[in-house]
Amino acid sequence: MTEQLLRAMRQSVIDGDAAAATTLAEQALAAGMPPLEAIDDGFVPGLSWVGEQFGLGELFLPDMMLAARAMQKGLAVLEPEMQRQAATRHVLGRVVIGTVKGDIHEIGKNLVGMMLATSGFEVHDLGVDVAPERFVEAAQEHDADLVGISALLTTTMAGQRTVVEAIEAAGLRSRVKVIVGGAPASAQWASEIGADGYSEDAIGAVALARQLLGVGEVVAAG
Ligand code: B1M
Repeated sequence: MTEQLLRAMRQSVIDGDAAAATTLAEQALAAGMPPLEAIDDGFVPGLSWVGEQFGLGELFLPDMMLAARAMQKGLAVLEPEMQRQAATRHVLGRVVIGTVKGDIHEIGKNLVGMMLATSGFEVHDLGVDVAPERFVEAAQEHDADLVGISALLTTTMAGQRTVVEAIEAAGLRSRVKVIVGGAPASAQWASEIGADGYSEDAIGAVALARQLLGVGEVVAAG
């Protein structure tokens, strides 16, 4: 049953079928499937497959757009349940997160933001195509402890370095930790640009944020 549901979720993204993705996400919750399992083992493999086929020239931009839209519809159903499960007692730290300028990929960044929020962090999501100065302004405005910078393109990843430089230039670097992520990033890249860390996925990003800010697990309230 679970396998069948996960397969159907994967297929709904491949087909770019937003209505099916919505219904299947509802079914997954009704069946008691943890939202994260539905995302990681259902929707994400579908999107990864579409990305691979796009890379091979077998699928095209409209296919990738439809697949992303289907995934986002499914996520919209799962997100409130993730938040409900994570009602936390106190804030572990304030996070500003966004995707770099010139880059409009948001699904991974949204997942990272969602996981941080459900783990007890206060998250301010700046969206996509975010200018370095906007990261700085938001870090000041929200008195951020951590800035998270996402980039999905080899052509935009240099933007992560620009954000780190802007944070430094604004005199915030000593009190703000910086993490980077997204397919082209790596631990080596993070260290090269002077970020504090890199995570390859959303769960790892939460562990990294906890480690960098020196905060432990939060007890879920209900
Ligand atoms: Co684009 N795209 N895309 N795309 N797209 C990729 C990234 C690509 C690898 C596809 C391919 O060629 N195989 C390729 C990049 C190649 C490269 O640079 N080497 C690519 C390309 C080329 C492009 C365009 C240039 C295509 C074109 O126009 N010709 C264009 C660029 C637009 C732009 O940004 N300026 C483009 C456009 C798009 C869409 C708009 C159609 C759509 C995005 C829709 C949206 O986000 N609203 C899209 C999509 C969907 C993809 C793929 C298929 C999927 C990305 C995704 O959402 N993955 C992608 C191929 C792939 O990744 N397999 C591809 C699911 C998500 C859960 O994973 O984003 O990796 P991911 O996030 C993970 C981790 O990376 C990590 O945690 C997340 C959760 O586990 N992570 C972080 C991410 N951010 C983090 C931050 C952190 C920590 C961890 O700390 C702060």
